[in-house]
Amino acid sequence: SLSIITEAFEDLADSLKPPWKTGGDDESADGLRLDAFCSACTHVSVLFSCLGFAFKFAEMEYVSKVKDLVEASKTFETLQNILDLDVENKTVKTPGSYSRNLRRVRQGLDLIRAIFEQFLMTDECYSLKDAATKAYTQVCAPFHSWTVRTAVYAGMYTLPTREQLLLRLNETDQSVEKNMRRYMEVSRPIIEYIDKLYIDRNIKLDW
Ligand code: 1PZ
Repeated sequence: SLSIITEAFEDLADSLKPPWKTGGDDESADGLRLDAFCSACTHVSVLFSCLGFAFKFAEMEYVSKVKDLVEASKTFETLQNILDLDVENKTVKTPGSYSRNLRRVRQGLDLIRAIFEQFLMTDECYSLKDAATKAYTQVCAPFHSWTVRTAVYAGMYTLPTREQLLLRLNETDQSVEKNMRRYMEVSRPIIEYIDKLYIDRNIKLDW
């Protein structure tokens, strides 16, 4: 069932391609549509359903941020639009603002990418806990409070084993590898695209 996530992000990455790569700084081209982005992000719930109670909080955090962006998509067509709104109102980093929630969701997508990367990196002895711990330390820990970090590291001990995860996802070693690699490939341009939205508006990504 990982293919649900992979395919959603494949479609999104495809929608990023045409005028974008060639367009340079021409932002009159539409860019990534917010509703399409939200719809792909929603499919991550497949993964959460495999993780168990300790990650309920992470799920609620993630889902509430995606929901907020879904709300925004009723008014704003593209990701650029919400950045521009928050830049104008000086609310890019304000808790609960669209641009801040977009940054958080982006970190979630990057975390999943890093977990997959770690998961596939070594032999079968490598546990999901070790993979997720390493990925979290790299991608999200620097931006989280001490309290959140401590809770997340404690929660890691409750993660399913490799075998349990494959079973719950209804995947084999082969299918999981194929899907994880594909997600790693297609999420990268999306994550880079989002980062560029901030960088182009002189917003540093150290938060
Ligand atoms: C299959 C692999 C399983 C690995 C599980 C690893 C889970 C890591 C959980 C990270 C929990 C983060 C919890 C809370 C973070 C909050 O401090 C911030 C607050 O943002 P603010 O409101 O101040 O702007 N919230 C977020 O960053 C929202 C998104 C976090 C969730 C990311 C989860 C990604 C998905 C993991 C795999 C299913």
